[in-house]
Amino acid sequence: MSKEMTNSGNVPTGRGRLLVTGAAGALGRVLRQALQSDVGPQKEWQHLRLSGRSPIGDLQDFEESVACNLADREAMEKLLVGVDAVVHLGGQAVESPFEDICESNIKGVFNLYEAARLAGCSRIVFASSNHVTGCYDQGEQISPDMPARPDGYYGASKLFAEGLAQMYFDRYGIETVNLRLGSVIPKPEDRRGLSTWLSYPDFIRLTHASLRAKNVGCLTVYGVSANTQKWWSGLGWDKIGYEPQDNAEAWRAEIENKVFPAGSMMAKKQGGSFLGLGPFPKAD
Ligand code: 15L
Repeated sequence: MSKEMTNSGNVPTGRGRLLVTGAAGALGRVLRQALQSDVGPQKEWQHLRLSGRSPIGDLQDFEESVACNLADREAMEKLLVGVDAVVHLGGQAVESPFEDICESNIKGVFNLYEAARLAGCSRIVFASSNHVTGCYDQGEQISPDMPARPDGYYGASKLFAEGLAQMYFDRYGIETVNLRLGSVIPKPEDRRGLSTWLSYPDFIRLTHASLRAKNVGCLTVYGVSANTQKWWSGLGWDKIGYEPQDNAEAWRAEIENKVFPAGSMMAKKQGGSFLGLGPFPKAD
């Protein structure tokens, strides 16, 4: 075990260990902060394992840091040892050349599930994305049971992961809640955000609900706040007990004129700016 693996001599082993991948990113930091009161002896989680490409500093009691590249299968197997549940936030977070997406979001997610199977981990909460259905027109009402229409390699990689999650549930009983997250930022930034915004507090509610709910099987839900103008249905929210509290409408006056050029794919499709990215030149 590397020095970063534990920050305390009496880290409990066995049940009650939660792993957060992508813990150094914006969502990882928000989640880590929110979990502070839930981790420790007699708490919901005995122990929090934080993973990112580089070691994470400023560890609290009952936290540990493990630097790990998602594409490294052996390292991922070590990362999952003793883990009961995972919130998987790691990987490429925006549309990118296929080679990059492939490493972290295709190989990486395979490594995660295979390591989870070997470790006996029973629950994964997966940060999927609205970009799985980003090629639906803006304004269309979309539900998780409608056909996927990814808007790029990134969206397609999230769809691959959702498929893998279903397979690992059907064959090995690992439960997953796929969260098709919208725009998880402190406040909505443009007209699209009136529909796609997921506030940080609602993101935390959604993640907690997804970790706590019993018998979820493999469930896919949209991750969005209670926006008046949302495009995505709350199908499945009742299964995990998620009730969003925030609404992007409060920012309407400030953001409704922030739009992409009329007629462009970015203005027309739900995926917004991602429709303006790619194809990418071939890597040397
Ligand atoms: C996502 O899936 C991305 O990770 C994030 O960077 C945002 O672009 C978000 O979707 C969105 O659609 O706003």
